[in-house]
Amino acid sequence: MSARAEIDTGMEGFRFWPGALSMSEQADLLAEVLAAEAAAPFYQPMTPGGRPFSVRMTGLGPLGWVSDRSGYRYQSTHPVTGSNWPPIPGLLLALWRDLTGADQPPDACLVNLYREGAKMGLHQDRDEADLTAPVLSVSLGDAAVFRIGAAGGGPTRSLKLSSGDVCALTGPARLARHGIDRVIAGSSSLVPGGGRINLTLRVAAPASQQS
Ligand code: MD6
Ligand code: FE
Repeated sequence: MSARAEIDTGMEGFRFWPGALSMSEQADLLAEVLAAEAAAPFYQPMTPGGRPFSVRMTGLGPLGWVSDRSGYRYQSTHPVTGSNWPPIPGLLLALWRDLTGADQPPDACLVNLYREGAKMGLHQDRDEADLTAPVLSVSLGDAAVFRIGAAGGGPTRSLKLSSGDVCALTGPARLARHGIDRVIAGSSSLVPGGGRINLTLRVAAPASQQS
């Protein structure tokens, strides 16, 4: 495994490991995600207000995050196929263990696919039962401009997330507002067809329901 050196973001609880995944780890992980796509295809979710996301989504693990006219929630089945989500790859479970030190393993991995022009508005990740568990993010493919600011509002700042970078929202930054302003098309050739894939690992179910 590669070094996984953490750098100081200057924002308490926002943790960042640039280049945490080697090229071969990135390729292995991407292959697993693309293999899972056969069972859990990327689909276009809708906001509760009825607008399509520009990002396409799928999920891995016992629970998957979904959004539709009924709102945001975690559920055990893919909203289009009705099947259970494929398992979370071992490489991601090991990364979670190595980097977060969290007591619980993740039970949900949201997979976001950004083709050209896709972005994600500022949001908070707050649909998980236990908001003290971290969210760990892995970026593959084209680099993106990530924006982040404190939960309570105030200024935001942006930084570039490149293929193989890992970051986490923990502790006082767990409810930070964050989003993707834009993807830098053509900055990586990793993803077939171009674009960016982001994987976010979460502990979604309440502790009492963890298996
Ligand atoms: C993305 N990331 O990088 C979107 N959420 O495509 C997220 O929404 C995110 O990077 C929680 C924790 C870290 C993240
Ligand atoms: Fe998020």
